Amino acid sequence: MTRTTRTHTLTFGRPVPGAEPGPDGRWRLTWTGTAVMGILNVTPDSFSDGGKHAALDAALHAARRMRDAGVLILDIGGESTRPGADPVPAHTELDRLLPVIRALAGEGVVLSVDTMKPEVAAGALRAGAHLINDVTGLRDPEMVRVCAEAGAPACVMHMQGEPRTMQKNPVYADVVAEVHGFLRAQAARVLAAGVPDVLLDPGIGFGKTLEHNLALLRATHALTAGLHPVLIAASRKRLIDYLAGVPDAAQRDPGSLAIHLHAARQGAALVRAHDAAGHVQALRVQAALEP
Ligand code: HH2
Repeated sequence: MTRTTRTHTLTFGRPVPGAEPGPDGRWRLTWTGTAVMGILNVTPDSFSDGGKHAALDAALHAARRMRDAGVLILDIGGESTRPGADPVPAHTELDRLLPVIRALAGEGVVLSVDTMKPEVAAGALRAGAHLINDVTGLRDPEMVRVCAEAGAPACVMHMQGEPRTMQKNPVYADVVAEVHGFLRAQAARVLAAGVPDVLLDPGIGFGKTLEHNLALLRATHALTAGLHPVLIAASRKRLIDYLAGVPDAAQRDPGSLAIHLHAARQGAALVRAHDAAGHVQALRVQAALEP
């Protein structure tokens, strides 16, 4: 079996669209090859799509289009994490997220919520979300407790620093060893505390220079050789501008796809994308071309 046709599993402590119940009382979502996590930012200020889905009907329309295109997971965000972003209070984030989650909860797609705040995660999971995507890598023990109690798996992402300052002067002795080491240690800690499963994400663009990002992307195979499914999320990020001269973030889908097809060949279980339909199409074609 090649890396692009490998089978991946994510375990949940409660029922989830598409997941099968197991004898241990848990539900397993299984897929083959690299699936797409579609991005739905319901924020006024996200770096490439801020304000586009702020109205509920626009958000639901975009979500349903991604679902129909074949994404496995929708990742809904109510706070921008772009470099320099100002934090928003939990109640503002919840006001943005909850109507979208409630409307989509019965619609047959797995819902991830992109949040750094345990109280937002708890409210989102109560409203029907299934998975928590925390760019701080569940460093807050309260976030671990919330996920464990709700039976929700989590995406553990690596970030050096915090969004407001992370791009100032990131320094590593060995970026691949440090990032992979952090992810493996966090995975063990979080699973031991009762979170049913984890996705691992090296956090492209989060406290990393272009060279750091490239080293991590080239080493994706080392992370996918481990026990946990890996998510790569480079969609429309600034490294594409550095590599190909595309200052307008909304024009970076071709570069995003190039990175994500590379990640798929290195065994990534998921790629997180704004152009979800384009990614589903390209990944299906790539998988068919594998010997
Ligand atoms: N990147 C962003 C947001 N969430 N989550 C994970 N797991 N990995 C990432 O690399 C990641 C993420 C930033 O992208 P986006 O959501 O498009 O923008 P913003 O944070 O400005 O809303």
